[in-house]
Amino acid sequence: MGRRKVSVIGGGNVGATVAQQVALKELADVALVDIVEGLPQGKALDLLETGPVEKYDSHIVGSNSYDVTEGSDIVVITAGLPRKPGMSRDDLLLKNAEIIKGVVENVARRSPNAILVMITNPLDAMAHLAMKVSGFPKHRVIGMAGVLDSARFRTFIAEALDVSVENTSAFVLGGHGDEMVPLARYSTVAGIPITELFPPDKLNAIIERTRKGGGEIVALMKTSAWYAPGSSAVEMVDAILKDKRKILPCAAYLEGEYGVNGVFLGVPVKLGSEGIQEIIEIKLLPEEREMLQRSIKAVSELVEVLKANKYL
Ligand code: TXD
Repeated sequence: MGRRKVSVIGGGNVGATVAQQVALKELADVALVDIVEGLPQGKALDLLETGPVEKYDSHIVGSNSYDVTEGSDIVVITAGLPRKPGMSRDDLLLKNAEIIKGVVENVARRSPNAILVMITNPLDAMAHLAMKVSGFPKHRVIGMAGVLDSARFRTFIAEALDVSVENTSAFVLGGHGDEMVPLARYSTVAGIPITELFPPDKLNAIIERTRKGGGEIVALMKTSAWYAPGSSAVEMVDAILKDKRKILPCAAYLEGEYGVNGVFLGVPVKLGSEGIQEIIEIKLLPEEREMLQRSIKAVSELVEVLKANKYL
């Protein structure tokens, strides 16, 4: 029985973190690809040399060629531009679309059975493009955003109540943009809905901080986050490789669920060896439905721009 293989495209901040976490958890061997000459080779060698200290045997190879990705079980795609201060995720649309198109063509040809975990922003639109370009079935194209957005939500909840982050569970629905929908009713601390634990103004402040959580970090360090995004992607990789059937909020292609048709949107899904094994539908209150509609509208607008530019 051979080792599993995870390829990571884009050896920048998020990509290198994903490669490191996959190796640290000894989930698989890793192939790291980037267009910058020497960068993926150097980072891969550095990570390989970490193995004896951290006690992992995962093999890590870096290359500017996609040939090293051949036969991957999972391909995590982080290639593309990150945000700079003042930019929204949507400002990256056409530049990253061009990059993702090329990347996915190269990846899909060499790993026709892989599961794609998309990270590049604007996330939901890039996942849509990856599905189109790869021709992969919808259960094998999954966007990472919800795990990160809920991790941010959980961090702020735990901090405000001075409790362990392990006691928290949080739900964020919708697109990965400022219109995302943190669902307080379904977010709990030791099983207690947070609507019971916070006065409305405090709760609203936490929800608002979650929505702007990515931007808060961009404003501080002039580029986007990578530790929590990398770990979030690896939680998904772990659930898939171990066939955990774990319910996580992920961007999935919806065909009727939540009354949505033909767009990627963050929803609770069951992740296992097949990729998305089930989309979980939860009942929404009218005001939550309305917030979700706004998020759908924001994602659909980007999809329309991709269509107008012949990417979709
Ligand atoms: O929640 C989420 N989904 C996200 C998404 C959380 C954090 C970051 N998010 C997005 O991921 C971010 O907005 C970017 O679109 C991507 C990657 O962010 P990262 O911070 O890792 O950007 P870097 O450090 O600039 O790395 C990108 C790498 C860089 O090394 C480029 O040389 C490479 O991508 N790149 C390419 N690699 C291969 N092929 C092509 N064509 C290519 N173009 C750029």
